[in-house]
Amino acid sequence: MNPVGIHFGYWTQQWNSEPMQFIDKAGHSGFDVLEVNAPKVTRMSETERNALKSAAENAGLALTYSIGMTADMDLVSEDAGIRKKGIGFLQEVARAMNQMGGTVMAGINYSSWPRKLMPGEDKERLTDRAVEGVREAIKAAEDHNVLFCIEVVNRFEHFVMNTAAEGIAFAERVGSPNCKILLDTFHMNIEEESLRGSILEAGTWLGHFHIGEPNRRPPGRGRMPWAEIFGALHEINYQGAIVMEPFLVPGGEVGRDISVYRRLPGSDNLDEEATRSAAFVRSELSKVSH
Ligand SMILES: [Mn+2]
Repeated sequence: MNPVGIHFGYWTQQWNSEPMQFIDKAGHSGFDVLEVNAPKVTRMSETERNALKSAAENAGLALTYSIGMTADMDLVSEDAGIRKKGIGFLQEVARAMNQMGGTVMAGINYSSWPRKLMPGEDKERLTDRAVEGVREAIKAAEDHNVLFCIEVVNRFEHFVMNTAAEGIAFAERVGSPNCKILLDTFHMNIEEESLRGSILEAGTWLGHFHIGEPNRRPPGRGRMPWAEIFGALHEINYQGAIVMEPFLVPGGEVGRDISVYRRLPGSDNLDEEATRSAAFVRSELSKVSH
């Protein structure tokens, strides 16, 4: 069965929160994987990173690394200095991950997030810059055994890739064995003609997988067709992690960036909700993995 994980942002309102506090929560709620903030871990000292690594090992947790880049390091920027800063940052992330023994880098690692196409900007031209930037940044990922998983997100969060097909086309252009795509049911629900179809299309390009209900409640609390989704992952023999990204609490940077404007049901019992959802996901996975 695939390792089941949760994104740290479920338990906090600030992206920069100390990751150590989420180790116990994820472990006690029954997860195999905790997705942490890559920029935060990259800024930590070597001693702090070693402490986090030991704590995760003791809790039986693998770590995956989530990225949302800021506008001052946007790989699609017209400004070469900004692009260079982004490439340097992504290479630092790969080095920090290597020290942690981490392999999955996930998220918007090809531009800033969220990012609209502004008046006068051309999607093709900016996508070319993103490909060029990732080709450079991914060299460090290759050197440090890191899978550079580019996340396909919905139209309200980015314009470079909204569908699995666009993600694959981008990865093909990058042309590195370390470049994979990351699909997320929350985004797929908005953009894909077929959930099963897009997963089958992704096939061996799929390096990481995010799950959530259409309103970002934890899996099992909405109307996502889990049998179809997990069945398709089984069909392509996907062995990677399945990481949920629920967000129930408004406020702070996280509430702002995720657009959470009300307390969703379950927000008063976060640990209980996470525990229930981890068990739900495993139960659904067991139905397809016989
Ligand atoms: Mn996601």
